[in-house]
Amino acid sequence: MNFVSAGESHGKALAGIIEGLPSNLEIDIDEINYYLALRQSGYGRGARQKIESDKVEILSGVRNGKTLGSPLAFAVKNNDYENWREFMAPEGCDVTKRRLTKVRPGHADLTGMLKYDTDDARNVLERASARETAARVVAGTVARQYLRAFGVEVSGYVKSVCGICDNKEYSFEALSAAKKQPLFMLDGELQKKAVALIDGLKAAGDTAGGVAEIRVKGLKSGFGSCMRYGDKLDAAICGALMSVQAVKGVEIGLGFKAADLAGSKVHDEIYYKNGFHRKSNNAGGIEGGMSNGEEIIVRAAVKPIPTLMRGLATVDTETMQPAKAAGERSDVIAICAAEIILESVTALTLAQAVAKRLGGDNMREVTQRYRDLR
Ligand code: EPS
Repeated sequence: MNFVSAGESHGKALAGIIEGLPSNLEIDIDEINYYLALRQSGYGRGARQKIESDKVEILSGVRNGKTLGSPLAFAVKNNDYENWREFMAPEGCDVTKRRLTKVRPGHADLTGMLKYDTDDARNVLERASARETAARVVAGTVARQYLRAFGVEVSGYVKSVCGICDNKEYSFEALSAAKKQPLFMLDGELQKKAVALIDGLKAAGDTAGGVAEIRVKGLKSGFGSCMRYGDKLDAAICGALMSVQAVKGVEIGLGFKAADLAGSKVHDEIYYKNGFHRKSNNAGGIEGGMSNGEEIIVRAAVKPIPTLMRGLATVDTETMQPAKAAGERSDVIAICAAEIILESVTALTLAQAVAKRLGGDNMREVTQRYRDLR
C-alpha cells in the first residue's frame, strides 16, 4: 500500500493517491471530514483556519461507498486559493509579489532556497507548510477504516504543552474525551495552565510546541519484522512520525527513560493464561521490530512553530542585510493538529504493515487471513 500527496499551501488544492487498497473496503466520507475538521481545531490556531473548511472529494477508486481495488485519488480544496490565485496560478501569475526573503529560522526557507535554486522562499515554503498534512489525514482515516475491519483502533491525546506535562496514565478508552478539550489534554487543571501560557506567548509574539501520545489497540502480534531491518515496525512508525512537520523527537513505550533503568525494571515479564500476556507494557507493544499484541504506545515531541510574530534575527536574502524574520500570520501552537496527524500517519504505517504481511485483493480475503493468524 503506497501513499503520495501533492499540493501547495495556497495552491488550488491538496491531492493524494493511495495505491494498493483491496476492493470492498467501506469508505466513510463523513469520518474523513470529521478528522479533517479535528485537524483544523484546537486552541492557538491562526486566522488561516477561519478561511479553510476542509472537506475531501474522492476522485477515483471508490464506487457506491466501497473501494474498487484501483488507486484511490482525492482532493481537498484550498479556499484561500481565491485570495492567492494572482500569485500562485500554475497557468501564470505575478511572482514579483508575496515574495519571502526574510527567511525564518527553523523553517525550510533558507536551506530550501539554496537546494531548489530560487531567490524566493515562497517556492519552498508553500510545500514545506504543514497545510500538506490535511492530505495525510485523509489517507490516515482511510487506513483507520481498513484497520477497523480487523478490530484495530488508533487514539491519542496531548501529553504536554510547552513543558506543562501530564504524567498520569490513562486507559485507551479514556483517551476519546481529549478531542472535546481545547488542547486535547485530559487534565483540566494542567490544560488551564497551558491555555494561560499560550495566551502569554501570543501576546509576546512567540510560539509553543508540545508532546502527543498515540496509542493503538487490538493489533495482533507479528506485524513488522525481526529479520529485515527495513521492515521493523518501530523503525517504520518512528520514520512516519518524524516525517510530520515540526516533529523533533519520537519514543516508543518507556522510550528514553529505559536507558536509565535496570533490565528488571524495563522488560515486560511474560505469562500464559488462555494465551500469552504481560502485566506491564514498557516495550510499548513492539519487541524485536514486531508488534507483540499489546497496545502500541508512541510519543512525538513537536517543536514550537517557526513563524514568530516578534520575528527572530535573520538575513534578508535580497539585500544580505540583517533583518527580522517574516511573520504575517501564524498559529501560536498547532499541537492538536499534530496529534491528529500523528494518529493518521501511525494508522497508515500500520495499514501498510498489515497489507505487506497479508496481501489480498479484496477485504474478504484479507480479513480471513487476519483471522487465521495465531
Ligand atoms: C503554515 C502557516 C500557516 C498555517 C499553515 C501552516 O498558514 P498561512 O501561512 O496560510 O497563514 O495556518 O497550516 C495550514 C494552513 C493548515 O491547514 O494546517 C506553515 O508555514 O507551515
